[in-house]
Amino acid sequence: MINFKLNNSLIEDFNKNGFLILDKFIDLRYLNQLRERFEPLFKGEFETGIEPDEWNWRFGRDPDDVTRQICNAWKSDHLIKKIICHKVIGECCSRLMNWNGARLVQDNILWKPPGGKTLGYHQDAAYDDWIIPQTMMTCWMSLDDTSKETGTLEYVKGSHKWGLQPPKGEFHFPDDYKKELNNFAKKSHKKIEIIYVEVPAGGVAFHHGHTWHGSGINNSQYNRRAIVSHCVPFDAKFHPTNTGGTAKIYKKYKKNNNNKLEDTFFPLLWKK
Ligand SMILES: O=C(O)CCC(=O)C(=O)O
Repeated sequence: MINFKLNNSLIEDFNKNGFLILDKFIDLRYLNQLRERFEPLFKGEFETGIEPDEWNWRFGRDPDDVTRQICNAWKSDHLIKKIICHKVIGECCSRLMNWNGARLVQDNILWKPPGGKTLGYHQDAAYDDWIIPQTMMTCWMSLDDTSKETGTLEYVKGSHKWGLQPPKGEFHFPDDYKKELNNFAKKSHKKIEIIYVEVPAGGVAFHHGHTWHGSGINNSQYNRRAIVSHCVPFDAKFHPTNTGGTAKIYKKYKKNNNNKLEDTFFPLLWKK
């Protein structure tokens, strides 16, 4: 399903830039099947009978021109689980971050239709202050050809070295999707260099949990769909007390008097 081998020069690129963009990752024979999973999921037809943890856009309820998002569709759909929890993703995330293993903390199914609006610039690790260590590594896989015109994912080069800021502002279609980034860069005298993830369908982009990223409007006539695995170190734990970020959704999987991330809810993808 995934054909890819990481090497040292790619790891060096990642360490320098805070992201790694590659044209080939998903076996192209799976692309159509994966695209076909989107419509039933957003209609609430869940193959396993389990509703995802976050289901932010529904047919008939929500406006057409926004980015549609589901979190933890791996629980609802077998094929999505097969790719989201693929061991190669766990191995790549671990080797890029110098971890001894990786587990899934959350997935994302993203569908930006023609005219689909922006997602505000943010740092992924800012949302998981309920995890120790507060870190994250993301594998963003594209099911469509992407370009600046299709409102692709965009990164600020080197921003993984800028430290972590608490999450601020709207994530879904803020008035100015670069506002938080510009405010921070101005305050801390940082220079912004934006790189657009322009890959063919089946391509991938990995990013560090501190890398600033967001995406613009889809000004094309094509859908822009992505499947995303967000990982943490395999031995990460629940923070015993913190309740910020997305804790109110995910801390319900914490047992009383035990900070372990259980495999059932946070699958282990790969371990050395
Ligand atoms: O695909 C996008 O527009 C944003 C993706 C994103 O924020 C992420 O994968 O962390």
